[in-house]
Amino acid sequence: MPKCRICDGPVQEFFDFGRQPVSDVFPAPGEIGTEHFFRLAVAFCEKCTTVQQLEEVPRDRMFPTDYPYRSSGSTLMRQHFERVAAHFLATELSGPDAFYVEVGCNDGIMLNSIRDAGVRHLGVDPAEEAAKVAGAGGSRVHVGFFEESSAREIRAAEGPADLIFSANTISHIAYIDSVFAGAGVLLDHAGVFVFEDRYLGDIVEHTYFDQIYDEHFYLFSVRSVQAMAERFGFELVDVEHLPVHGGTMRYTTARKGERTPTAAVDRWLERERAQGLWELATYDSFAARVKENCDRLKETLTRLRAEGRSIVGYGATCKSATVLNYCGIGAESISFISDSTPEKQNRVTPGSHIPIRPAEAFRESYPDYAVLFAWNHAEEIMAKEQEFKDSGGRWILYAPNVHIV
Ligand code: DWN
Ligand code: SAH
Ligand code: ZN
Repeated sequence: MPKCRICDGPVQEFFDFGRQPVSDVFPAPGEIGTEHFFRLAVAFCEKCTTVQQLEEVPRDRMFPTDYPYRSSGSTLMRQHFERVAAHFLATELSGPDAFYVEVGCNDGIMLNSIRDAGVRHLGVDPAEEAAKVAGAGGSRVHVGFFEESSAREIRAAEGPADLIFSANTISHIAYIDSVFAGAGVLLDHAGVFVFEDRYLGDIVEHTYFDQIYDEHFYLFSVRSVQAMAERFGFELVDVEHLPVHGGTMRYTTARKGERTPTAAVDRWLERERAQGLWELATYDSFAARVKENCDRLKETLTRLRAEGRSIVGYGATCKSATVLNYCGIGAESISFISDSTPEKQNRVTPGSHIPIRPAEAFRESYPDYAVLFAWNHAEEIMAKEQEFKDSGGRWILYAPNVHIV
């Protein structure tokens, strides 16, 4: 019986997506067949309730120096992180000579606002090309993986941090014990380690099964983060639910006894108990809904193509790797996927080999239908592409169930 990576408790496998590719490496046409595959299966820990993957993909394969994701590809996410930065500048970073460290800073979408406020800062990210974008604006980035050893180096060189912040990264790190050990080394005694990740409660409620892919090693609940923090000498002292990425939770942890947990922690624990988030049966019914959604999506695309309709994808997301490869959808159904990221264009999707094209290809002759793989940016994208709708185009979405708008 496999053991939980957080608490060593027994874990129960509840869904097997089978052989899946690394989701954020997009082969060039001449590199097809070079993708790295692994068994994507998720399990539930009955002791600490953490949902986690059973096979760990080597981190250098997931996050190479030319990792193509650029956080700043979304205007709404830029606005989100401007708000987050303003909040911390008025609180944790308001003291004299405050020091801010960001784990997974990517292209500086959050880090740059702290830099512009003149606060001492350091980003940490192994994605060298993305870090160069942040550096080009003058932000300081340590190119490498945050873990206990690099945290020791940073502490020795820079002193203690008042705030270690991370967005959509901590859940990507299977070796979470080393991350918390690093936070323990680097943080000032009164400092806080704050991280935001997509929330398990939303994924279960809305059947966002495509949020399960190689990088998302953990899917956290409030209870699992509370258990994880305690396991590593910290305490969960606040939680805040945010609407971004289909539902995100921000966790604030501090050294045990340094801060008093807010009422929000107990409120969300109660909500999770009522939702059944701590019971294996919840994940078995989630699994049934995933299978239903995938069957319906495949049927819908096959029917529309048989009717002679044209279909493209919108957003070459990591999430789309799970949808396309698990549902067995390829270029026979979706002729190309539009994406605004230059580093992804004129390449193909991993495993399913659908060509990725700039947004211009989408706009030069609108298709009948577009599968919105970047559904977490639906508000921004549908507003941007209003002309597609006005010309009779329709969006295909697959969560919480398959529907056409
Ligand atoms: O958790 C993660 C999130 C933060 O980003 C990482 N594991 C990796 C990545 O996951 P993803 O690829 O599923 O993220 P997004 O933000 O859903 O990706 C959106 C994709 O759509 C990007 O490739 C950019 C593209 N896009 C576009 O073509 N036009 C996005 C917008 C907003 C647009 O208007
Ligand atoms: N924070 C950004 C980027 C999230 S994508 C946002 O919210 O949009 C995840 C990022 O974490 C990638 O840039 C990846 O290179 C980085 N990453 C993965 N493991 C890491 C580690 N151990 N330390 C620092 N960064 C890491
Ligand atoms: Zn556990």
